[in-house]
Amino acid sequence: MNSDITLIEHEGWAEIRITRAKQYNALNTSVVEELDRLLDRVEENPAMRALVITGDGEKAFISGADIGQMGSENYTPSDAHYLITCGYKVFNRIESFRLPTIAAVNGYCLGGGLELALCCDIRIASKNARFALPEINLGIIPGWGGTIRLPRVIGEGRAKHMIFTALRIDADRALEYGLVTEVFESVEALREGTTALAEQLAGFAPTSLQMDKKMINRSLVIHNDLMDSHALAYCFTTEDSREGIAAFLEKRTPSFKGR
Ligand code: CO8
Repeated sequence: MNSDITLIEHEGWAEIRITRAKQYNALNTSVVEELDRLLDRVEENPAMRALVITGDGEKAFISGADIGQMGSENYTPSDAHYLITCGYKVFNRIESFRLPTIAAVNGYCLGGGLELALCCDIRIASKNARFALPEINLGIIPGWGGTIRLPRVIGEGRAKHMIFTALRIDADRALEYGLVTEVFESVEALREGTTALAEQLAGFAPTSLQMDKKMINRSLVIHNDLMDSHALAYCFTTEDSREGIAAFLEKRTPSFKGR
């Protein structure tokens, strides 16, 4: 148990919330380790169909790696190496997580916080959200995948500008860049919008969503091949595809069972 990070299980979807509001939800080693364990719990629960990651309070989603920990007197390069590797594994795991993932960005989304959000499938934000990779100010780099994932999402020029200069952008600019896909007027509105989106995702056929995600993630690293055709053919072996098609023809709402 770690009180700095919490798993909330809603009907059909899970929410992982960083609960270090006083430290603007900065990620230290034990939070990253616990995040990995909570992902196990979500994965082991077959009732879960979507995952939300968010921060507690109204100020920050995640303000990055814990600079207090990094700057403490007895913090060694090998401690840093451990945290870098641990974060690398957990972030990759989120990127390829079986369920669709939503980053609900409720304030500052900086450094490792933005790098984590970039691993989620969908990013939505409240108006007060602010985004930056300010590692250059600390004499380090966004080594939790930021140099790779940010240019993929917003393009090379914008990513270099942000990373080279620690440029901080607001929620409207993030929307314009495609870094988020929806902006809500307040954190409260974001919470409601997140619930609606998670419930919507939880209602779809899980196999379709998993295949969509696999194929889109693959598209970022490979050229088109026949893999998406095979994945589509596989969908036709599921009961859910028969249900979805039948429901359309019968003009009713489908009831997907995950089979
Ligand atoms: N780590 C630890 N504590 C933090 C962090 C952080 N990243 N961000 C904020 N806090 C704490 C502050 O120390 C402060 O604590 P206290 O009240 O005890 O002094 C509290 O949160 C509130 O912060 P401020 O008083 O500064 O509040 P402001 O509203 O003035 O500013 C900001 C908020 C803009 C978020 C500001 O605090 C800030 O710039 N924070 C640092 C952001 C940053 O540089 N993040 C990147 C960190 S590096 C990183 O993420 C690298 C990832 C690669 C992995 C490395 C592994 C080893």
